[in-house]
Amino acid sequence: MKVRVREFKDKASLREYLLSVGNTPRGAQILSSKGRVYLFEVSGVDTRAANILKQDAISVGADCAVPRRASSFEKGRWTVLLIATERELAKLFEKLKEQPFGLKELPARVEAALKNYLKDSFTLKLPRGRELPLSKPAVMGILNATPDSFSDGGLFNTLESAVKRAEEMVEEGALIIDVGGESTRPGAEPVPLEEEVRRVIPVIEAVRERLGDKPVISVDTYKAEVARRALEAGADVVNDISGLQFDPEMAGVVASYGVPVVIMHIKGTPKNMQKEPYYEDAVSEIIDYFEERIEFATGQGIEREQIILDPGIGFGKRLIDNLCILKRFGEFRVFGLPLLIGTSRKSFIGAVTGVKEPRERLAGSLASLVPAYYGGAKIFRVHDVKETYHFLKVLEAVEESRC
Ligand code: 9MG
Repeated sequence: MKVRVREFKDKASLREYLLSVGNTPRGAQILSSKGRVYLFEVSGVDTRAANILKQDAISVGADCAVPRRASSFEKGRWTVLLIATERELAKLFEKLKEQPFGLKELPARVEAALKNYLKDSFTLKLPRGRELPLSKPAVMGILNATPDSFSDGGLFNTLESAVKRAEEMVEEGALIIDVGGESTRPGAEPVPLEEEVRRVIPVIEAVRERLGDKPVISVDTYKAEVARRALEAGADVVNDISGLQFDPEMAGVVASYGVPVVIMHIKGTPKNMQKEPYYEDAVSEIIDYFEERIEFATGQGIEREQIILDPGIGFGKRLIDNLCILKRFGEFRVFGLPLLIGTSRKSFIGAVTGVKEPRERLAGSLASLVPAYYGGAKIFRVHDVKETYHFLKVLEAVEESRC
């Protein structure tokens, strides 16, 4: 006998393998639902519910980590960790149907969380009946219409060179062009509305006129009036680094145009965000923020399926927070919404590598995308489009290879 460890990307690959080594279709179906263990953090669990859940979980072969104080019957609300395969969950749900203390509602919640977590393909609606498919990774190329851009140094601040760069980025593989007229780097001062309009609108009009409907154009702004004029000029998506917080009119504009919106997490404003940001647990705080922002957005008439989430690397985060966000990127999938990542040339890459010059941070920027890619990121906001496109192509080819 020989022993080795095998790995399977998902349930379907395991089922395929089981069939290929001679299991029956029914056997492969059952066994593949035992092949992957899921961990569900359940918070706000009553002491009695926590103890029943543990017992029921153990009885079906699963388990549940319950804090000592809860298993000693101290009254309270606790956070527990349910550990189960898909097959064990099915058996556990049958038992929970009969249980009190809020446990009846748990199966629906666990099922919804798992369904969202496993969702891997999205289609967003764009103006003029177009669509933005997000089953494969999409590159969002950065087009700075700012004279003081930290990476482009104002090289593309004339209309003609901006359009040329947009054209080049599309040829290099960008699906989305993100046009911004206000720097959001730490300490940056806000730009007056009319100045931002003056920078951004002619670029959007010219890119749309020259390149037609093909590129998806997003406007990087937190100002509702800039977004409105950009959408009139041909933009398709609003990229709001404030997650609809800074301008009370923004959600209404997005809702009335029915366009996709990027809700990014930020702590503070670009001016003050790097002044001693602190998190107990950045990932959990960002997840709570997304929950609140999604509720706000949908309450304002934005369709849930038109929301893209972005944890906002570098926006009010310490180095450790940025690294943890990347390491635990997959946790943001709990919403079942497409995820965007923007690490390109950012200062945390400089902090890790010692590379001071942002343009020299390509290798570090690409490396930072790996955990985000495997965590399910679908949109990659970058300066170096060609290199990122090729990089993602290789990751994609490996993922899709049938071994
Ligand atoms: C404008 N901008 C700068 N960095 C960004 C990031 O990481 N995400 C998004 N959505 N926008 C960004």
